[in-house]
Amino acid sequence: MSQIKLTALSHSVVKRDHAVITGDGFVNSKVPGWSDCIVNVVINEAMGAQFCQLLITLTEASKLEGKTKQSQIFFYVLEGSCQLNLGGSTSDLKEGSYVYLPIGQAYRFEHALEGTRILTFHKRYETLAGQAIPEPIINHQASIPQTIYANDEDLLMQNLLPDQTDMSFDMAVNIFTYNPGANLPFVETHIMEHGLIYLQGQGVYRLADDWYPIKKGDSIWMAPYCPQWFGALGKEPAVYIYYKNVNRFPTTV
Ligand code: UGY
Ligand code: MN
Repeated sequence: MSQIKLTALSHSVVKRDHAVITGDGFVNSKVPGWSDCIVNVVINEAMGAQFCQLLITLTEASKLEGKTKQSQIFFYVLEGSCQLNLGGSTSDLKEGSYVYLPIGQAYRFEHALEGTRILTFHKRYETLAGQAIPEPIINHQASIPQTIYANDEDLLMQNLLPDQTDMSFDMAVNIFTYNPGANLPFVETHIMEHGLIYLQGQGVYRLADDWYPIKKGDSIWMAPYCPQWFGALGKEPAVYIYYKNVNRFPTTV
């Protein structure tokens, strides 16, 4: 006898200081200026976050056209390909390509392969006296070296933006690779906020006092001071791309 599918189950969890968002709960949004595409708002200020994380699924007819306002936008191609037009010059983007658009920047993404998926992080830009607003960046993750993290050669970090050497950047986007069995060396508790999506693999994430099984495609929001730890499980590396706010004075007091 076939069983009735229970639809009242989901792996998604939303709490005061963290969230785990899985694709099974997505409801699609439409965004002005972005046509013929599906937009899923995974993290934003309605949740309590101070940034936004979107997933965009494109068709061949898609056009993402606009001009950034007070927020800079980081785009990362999760799968597929498309073309970017910035002020009349075009760039071909493929899986692993990324684009950083500063504030006040006009853009158009088009000519996508059907089913192309793009991740975005949006952050309100905080100007810094004596620092110019960053220029756009178009690059591919393959050109960013992996560096050993916390003296553990099974933890590998790629800094996609030059925030470590250039204080004009107030956000970081990094790709963090954990070889099988690797884990964060301690439970981090910090002022910086995170948004992330798993690109590969699986493991267990500790967020505040809860433990969650996590796998490719899952997204996580961590509010400032949310205690966090991850251990990779399984036989392939666990990889996530994550956002972090950086390089600004940490208090108004
Ligand atoms: O950069 C970070 O804070 C990073 N180690 N955190 C994390 O992966 N949860
Ligand atoms: Mn952290």
